[in-house]
Parts: sequence; C-alpha cells; structure tokens
Amino acid sequence: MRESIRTLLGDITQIRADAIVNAANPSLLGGGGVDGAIHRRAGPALLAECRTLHGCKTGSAKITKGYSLPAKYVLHTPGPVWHGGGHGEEAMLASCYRSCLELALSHDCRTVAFPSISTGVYRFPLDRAAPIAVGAVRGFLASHPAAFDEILFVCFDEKTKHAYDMALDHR
Ligand code: AR6
Repeated sequence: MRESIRTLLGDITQIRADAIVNAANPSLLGGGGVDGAIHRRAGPALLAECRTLHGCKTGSAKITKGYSLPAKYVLHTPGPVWHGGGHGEEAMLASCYRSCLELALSHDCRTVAFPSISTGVYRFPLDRAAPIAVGAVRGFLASHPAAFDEILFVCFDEKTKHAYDMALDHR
C-alpha cells in the first residue's frame, strides 16, 4: 500500500493514530502548548512513565504508552529553540521527524500524527519549519517504502495548516 501524507486542522489529543508526537522539552516532564494538552488528556500515568526516561536530547525521540489518549503510543521529541537559524536549528528539526518515524517503525506503528514541532513556544518560523517537516517525512518514506499507511500533520490553526499544505504542494 502506498503511504499518504495529509494535513488536518484539529487537536492532536483527539487523534486515533498508532502514535501521536509530542513537541516536548528535554526534561520530558511536561509543559505548555501541545505538551500540556497531551499530558492532560493522557492522565498522570503518562508523567509517571516519562519520569523513568530521564529526559531526551533535542532532535531525538522517546516512546511511551498513550494511556487515556485515543492513540496507542506517544513519541516525545524536543524540538530546537529558534535562535536565528545559525545554531543548527534546521538540521535538529529534521532530526526530530526522522527520530519519531524510526521509533514508530520499530514499534509497528502504521499511522503517525505530528504537531508542528517548534513553531509555538520555541519560535521556529512556520514558513521555514513546514518545508523541513515535509521534506524530512518524505525523505524517510522514500527510504522505507510501505512502512506506514498514513502520516498526518495535525495543525492547530488555519495559518499552520496553510503552511503545511503549501509545503506539501511543492515537490
Ligand atoms: N494539537 C495540535 N497542535 C497543537 C495543540 C494541540 N492540542 N496545542 C498546541 N498546538 P508548542 P514547541 C500547536 O508551543 O514550539 C512546551 O511547553 C501550536 O499551536 O506546543 O515545540 C514544551 O514543554 C503550535 O503550532 O511546541 C516545550 O517546553 C505547535 O503545536 C515547548 O512548549 C507547537 O507549539 C515546545 O515548544
């Protein structure tokens, strides 16, 4: 089956995917934004499991169960904080997407939903982040044909969805 990449306007905590991605911070101990929303919906057992992971490096990813979320797993990845673009931010952002897909693959996940990593509190410019996200996912799928059924970009607002739709339109 050929895998597909789609955008969706909505709340990632409602998505019934094999895995949803959390735009976390290196402590993996929760925060605001999508991280806060995921922890609220998953319940305190998620934080308890996160405490056993001893953090995660920027650009890497760690996996937990989804607990009360509709998703089976959560892939936690700390994105880069934007410091102007000269500190390896773009490479780290691409690495977040690849690390998550690598983990998803090793846990037999067929559907994975991503939020727009780093474009909130971490201030990564959306018009730069979207093509990096799409490019990293496309690159991974090209080297792992038929590994996934669907990859979703779950966008929390219209502006974000527009940026990802534009990035998907440009090959
Ligand atoms: N579903 C989908 N996307 C969402 C949701 C949701 N429920 N809530 C927010 N977004 P951010 P970052 C969007 O700030 O920039 C946390 O405190 C949001 O509109 O959540 O990677 C962590 O602990 C934006 O488009 O993540 C870290 O400290 C996107 O998700 C820090 O924030 C990312 O915004 C990470 O910052």
